[in-house]
Amino acid sequence: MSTDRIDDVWGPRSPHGPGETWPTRVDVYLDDGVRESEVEWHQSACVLCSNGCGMDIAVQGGRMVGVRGREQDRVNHGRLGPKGLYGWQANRSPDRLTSPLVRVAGELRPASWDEAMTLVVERTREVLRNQGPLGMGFFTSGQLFLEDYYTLGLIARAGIGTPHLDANTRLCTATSDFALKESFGTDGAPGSLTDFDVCDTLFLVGHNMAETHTVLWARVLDRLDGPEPPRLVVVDPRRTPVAERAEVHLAIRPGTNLPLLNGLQAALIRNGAIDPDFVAQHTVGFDRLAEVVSHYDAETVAATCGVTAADIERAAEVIGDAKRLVSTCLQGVYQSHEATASACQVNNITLLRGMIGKPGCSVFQLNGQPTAQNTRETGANGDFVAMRNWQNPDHVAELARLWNVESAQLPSWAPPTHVMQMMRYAEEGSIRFLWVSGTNPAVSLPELHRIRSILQQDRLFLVVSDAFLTETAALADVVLPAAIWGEKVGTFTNHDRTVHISERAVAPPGEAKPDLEIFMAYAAGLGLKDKDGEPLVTWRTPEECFDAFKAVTRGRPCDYSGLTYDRLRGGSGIQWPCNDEAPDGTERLYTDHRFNTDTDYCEDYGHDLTTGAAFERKDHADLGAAGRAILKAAHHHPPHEPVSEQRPFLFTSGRRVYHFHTRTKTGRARQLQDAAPTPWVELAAADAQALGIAEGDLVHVESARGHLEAPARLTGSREGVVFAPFHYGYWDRMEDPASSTSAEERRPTAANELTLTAWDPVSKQPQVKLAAVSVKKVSS
Ligand SMILES: Nc1nc2c(c(=O)[nH]1)N[C@H]1C(S)=C(S)[C@@H](COP(=O)(O)OP(=O)(O)OC[C@H]3O[C@@H](n4cnc5c(=O)[nH]c(N)nc54)[C@H](O)[C@@H]3O)O[C@H]1N2
Ligand SMILES: Nc1nc2c(c(=O)[nH]1)N[C@H]1C(S)=C(S)[C@@H](COP(=O)(O)OP(=O)(O)OC[C@H]3O[C@@H](n4cnc5c(=O)[nH]c(N)nc54)[C@H](O)[C@@H]3O)O[C@H]1N2
Ligand code: SF4
Ligand SMILES: [Mo]
Repeated sequence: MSTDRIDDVWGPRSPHGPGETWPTRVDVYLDDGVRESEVEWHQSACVLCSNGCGMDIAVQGGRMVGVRGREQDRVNHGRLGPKGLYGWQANRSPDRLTSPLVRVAGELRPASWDEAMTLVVERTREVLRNQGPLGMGFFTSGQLFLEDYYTLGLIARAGIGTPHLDANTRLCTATSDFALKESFGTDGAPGSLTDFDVCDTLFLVGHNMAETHTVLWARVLDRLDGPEPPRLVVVDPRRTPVAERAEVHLAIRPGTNLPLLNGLQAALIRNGAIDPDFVAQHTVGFDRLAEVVSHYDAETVAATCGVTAADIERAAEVIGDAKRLVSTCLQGVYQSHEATASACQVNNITLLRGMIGKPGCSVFQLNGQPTAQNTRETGANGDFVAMRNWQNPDHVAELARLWNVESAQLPSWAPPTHVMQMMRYAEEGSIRFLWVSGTNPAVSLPELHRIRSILQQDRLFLVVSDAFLTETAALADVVLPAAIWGEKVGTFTNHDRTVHISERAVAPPGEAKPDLEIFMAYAAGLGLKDKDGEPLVTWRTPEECFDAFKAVTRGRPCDYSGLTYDRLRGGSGIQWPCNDEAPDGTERLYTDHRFNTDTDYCEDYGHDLTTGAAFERKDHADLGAAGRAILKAAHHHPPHEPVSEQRPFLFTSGRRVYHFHTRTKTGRARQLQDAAPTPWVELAAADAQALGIAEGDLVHVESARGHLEAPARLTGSREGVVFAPFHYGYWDRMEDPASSTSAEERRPTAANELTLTAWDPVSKQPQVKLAAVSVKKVSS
């Protein structure tokens, strides 16, 4: 019997009390007529969100025929959500890319690997000759494997020597990374998913967990419906399924996280609800923080945020009464205004209350993509490998020694280039070669008309590695067919540091190849060498690559040195650090309340949260943190684009439960696509009424940059806010029922037609959650 996760998204409840082990429940889906006893199972984990649920892939006759949650895995205890259960069907979609494509006379035509790679290598040589390394850019993903990223990072940094290396994690969890570095010294989630089993209070800020981390929400629901349930405070402008379960729902005006969080801290301090001993012994920066937040009394904050002072006081009481507090932040913080500043305030609340490094106590600066943690750890997002500090010459020298290259070869003279800056360089013509792997920026980056025009330029040589001919691949000069999850072996790490292995269950279609192999062939083609003239890339297999990565993590926070492919096989995933001292992995960081803030050890010297100005070594040393966490304060300033008479609504965007991002996978899984086949726009019922819009009417939403059109859905969310999922690209996908319409009838539907080119000053994460728009009815 297969499980249903369309109508029953979270599955049946298994209520449990605080501290009790979360019961197991094994979710299975197999093709019609396939019996569990007849299939081979291959170990893996789900790649459709950062929870990283352990799952096995069912194979029959060399073909994927289903999946099953891994009962023994610490992350999900056997459960799977809708995407996990059905999303794998994309692998066997008939429109997978099966051979390289090369643009000839304006058209993409099939080509051999030899032809395509020769072109990529020749173009690289030409750009290196004419523009030098600064002509080269690489934009990768949070969805490949650790081994793919580590290899790409080595090639881009040590081989080519360009600082223009970033990933779509910039759109996703750059703020998580930076907020952790600012407060605790290095990246890495302090807590463990088991904290959700023990906590007595949950504080969710800009995180629609019920739809975006469905299995984690099932874990929370089992607590909410069990004995001694945790109390729940939710901050989200929309009435999400999470907000529906909240004791206090603060439906703030989008873009006002910072004043709210400042106000909550002011109330905690005023109410005597902080842990003064913890603050004195384990933090620095309290006096300034207390001074800054003292300007945020509940009345003022209520007016700025558009909620009541009474609700702010209630939220502060619930958080202040907690004995075991778990807080989470996600895109409602990271993609909104004052992103890093706000995320740091949630860290502060955790620290003020001394709620870290103990069971049931943590802050989760969550990830979204399944392998984003590895993008960061391997440095494929611009960071230096294994949480090394690019501003610290000793760290750079150490990495150079490990890679056997000259220090000067590693670009550390300037901050790593973030993707929006790379797009600007491409627009100006200084970047002439861009390799996009595992991401679809023609739908997911802000201000799409601009991104399309940049990617379309003749003078830019665009290489795209993907499994499908995406909107971005369609603009490429060379398209490389990628083998994806289930078709290649590798490892990845979820949002509580759990490392999983994912086996090759089936062969990739046609000539598709794993990204690792593609990158290795590129390095070989370019003849990249270390300083002794030996090949720069020293591995030939994923496992050898993993072993090389382990060696560079030894002694760093993300220490993988105790892990092997074999250790990851058979049981549960294992949490890093895993080394000689902690051979079975480490459940929680900072249990001794010593943080990674020693100036010589930290990953970043920190920033001014308002301007983004980077601190230097001396500024960091002057803080005197030396193992204490850093309380960072910031005042609120109004957002970039206020509403106006002409554009009176605030547009925000995000996800719904059945689709993943630009739907390249979930749009190809029948159950998921049928559950949400077409786009829509959410309006508050009162706003719709005032505009004469009824449920299902076609509406036109317009910003200063572009417009989209989709049927209206009326909701109970806050007035003045308009929401659209960002899943639907600028053309209707082939498999959409709507695509039978003629080209003229197709409508722009991507949220990013409306969004603006703006980013957080610290994390450089694009601010896609906030734009002023007008709304009007097109037709009933
Ligand atoms: N079903 C599904 N699940 C996914 C994904 C997916 O595409 N589909 N993607 C995965 C990835 S990569 C990510 S990053 C995560 C994202 O997971 P989430 O962050 O939970 O998802 P979003 O819908 O982007 O945004 C969360 C909420 O932010 C709110 N919001 C908007 N503006 C503000 C604001 O100014 N302040 C506050 N407090 N809230 C605001 C929105 O109303 C929305 O409900 O999901 C992961 N899981
Ligand atoms: N307006 C708005 N914009 C947003 C967001 C939002 O909330 N609102 N959210 C942002 C966030 S958090 C994120 S994470 C991004 C996501 O944006 P994208 O990264 O563009 O999202 P995906 O559609 O997941 O694209 C990933 C691509 O990688 C391919 N792929 C999958 N596995 C592999 C592999 O192993 N190898 C290779 N080579 N390719 C592979 C898939 O087929 C797919 O085409 O969007 C961001 N943009
Ligand atoms: S919660 Fe995330 S990792 Fe788990 S099954 Fe769902 S999409 Fe996959
Ligand atoms: Mo994301």
